[in-house]
Formats: sequence, C-alpha cells, structure tokens
Amino acid sequence: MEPVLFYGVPEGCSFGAIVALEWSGLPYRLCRVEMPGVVSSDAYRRINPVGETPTLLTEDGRLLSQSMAIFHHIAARSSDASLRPAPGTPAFDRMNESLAFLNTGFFGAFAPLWYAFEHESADKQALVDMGTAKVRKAHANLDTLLGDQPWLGGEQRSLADAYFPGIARWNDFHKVVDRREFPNVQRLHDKLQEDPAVRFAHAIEEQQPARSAGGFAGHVGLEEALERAAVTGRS
Ligand SMILES: N[C@@H](CCC(=O)N[C@@H](CS)C(=O)NCC(=O)O)C(=O)O
Repeated sequence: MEPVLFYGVPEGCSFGAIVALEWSGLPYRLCRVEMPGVVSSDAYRRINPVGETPTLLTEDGRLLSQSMAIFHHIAARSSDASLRPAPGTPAFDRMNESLAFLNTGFFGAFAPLWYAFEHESADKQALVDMGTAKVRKAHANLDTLLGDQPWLGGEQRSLADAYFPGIARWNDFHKVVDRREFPNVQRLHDKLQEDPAVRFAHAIEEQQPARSAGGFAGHVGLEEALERAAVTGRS
C-alpha cells in the first residue's frame, strides 16, 4: 500500500512533506484535512491525537507525525541519494542544522501572529508587535545561516529546502517583512518557487490541476484513510 500523507489547508506546514514526497520519487497518496475544523475532529484525532498535520500513514500501516520524523522516513526510502546525505558528513550536519532552525526558531516566530489572527484578544497589538520582531529576527538569522550557499544544506538540495517554502509563505500571509531586505532568503525563496514540486504542492492546496513529477497516485478521503489505517492505537 502506498503511504498516505495527511496535509492541512490552508497554509499548512505539511506543504514541505508534499514537496519531499515529490522529490523522493516514491509512490504516495494524499488526504486533505481542513484546518481548524477537520484537523480537530474526533475522526482526525484517530490519525493524530494532538490534532495536527502533517501525519504520514506509512506503507506498513503505521501513523507517523512531526515533520522532522516524516522527512527522514521519506528520505530513508527514497532512491534520490541527495535527500539523505550520510550521517556524519558535513552535508548531513548542515541539513539537520537548517531543518532544526526552520522547525523551531523560524516556525515559532510566527506563533504570536497566528494567535492574534485566530483569537479575539485585548493584547492583539502586543502580539502583532512581538510576532513582527520575532519574524524579522528569524529572517535575519536565516539569511546569515544560508549565506551565499545555493541551498540550506550547502551545495546540494536537501529536505530543508523542501520544508522552507511552506513556512516562508506565512510572512506573505501576515505581511510582516519585505523579504528583499534578506537577499539570501529572497534568492532561495524565488528559486524554490520555480521548482516543479513546489508548484505541484501549491496546485494541490489550491485544488488546481497538478502535474506530479513523482509518484502521486491520487487523493483518499478521511473515511477511507481511517479504514486503511485500521486504527487500533499507534504502534
Ligand atoms: N511540530 C509539528 C507542528 C505541526 C503543526 O503545528 N501543524 C499545524 C499546521 S502548520 C496544525 O496542524 N495546526 C492545527 C490547527 O491549526 O488547528 C510538526 O513539525 O509537524
């Protein structure tokens, strides 16, 4: 059975896992999960008890969540060696350094802005000010981390580059900084927008015709995915 990726819309960080699956060349299916409604439903919590996307139903029927775990699972099975530099090499270390920064500092910088957007709060302006400062700092840090390297992991495209565009777009959603102030980040962003897998992920989210260069075998509905998972508890 092909793995099934549960991806969240709108604006889900699961975007990166779609890109990674495309790059991997592996066969896979997708299950669309609307946020915040379906993602917090009892049905979806049988897939992911904390009500978050992404989750991957692996080919052997296990449920795996957390982007980092999903990325490494995909890479380990891919025939594309560039997705899995050997442990201990500089490329492996640099990829993990970038992934960790994206998944913590860069991702987390947007938290006050998401909270202000999703909740009525007397402190809305304070949250926006805090989020703006954090997003600015995160962009400056990423610009430094990237430097003049072609990719986040150095010379070779890696999982970190798959993850980046799905998070970076939150800056556009919340209209925070002018990305051109961070030329290395802007360069990477623009390059990735031209990538066929990134275009594919955008088209999937927007429910437009999407051409897979990899192994996309179609969508499954949540009910069918639940049956496939035959959830009896997470193994
Ligand atoms: N640490 C998790 C974070 C996952 C996460 O926060 N997912 C968000 C979308 S980016 C989500 O599903 N939120 C549920 C909601 O908005 O209700 C990961 O790296 O996968």
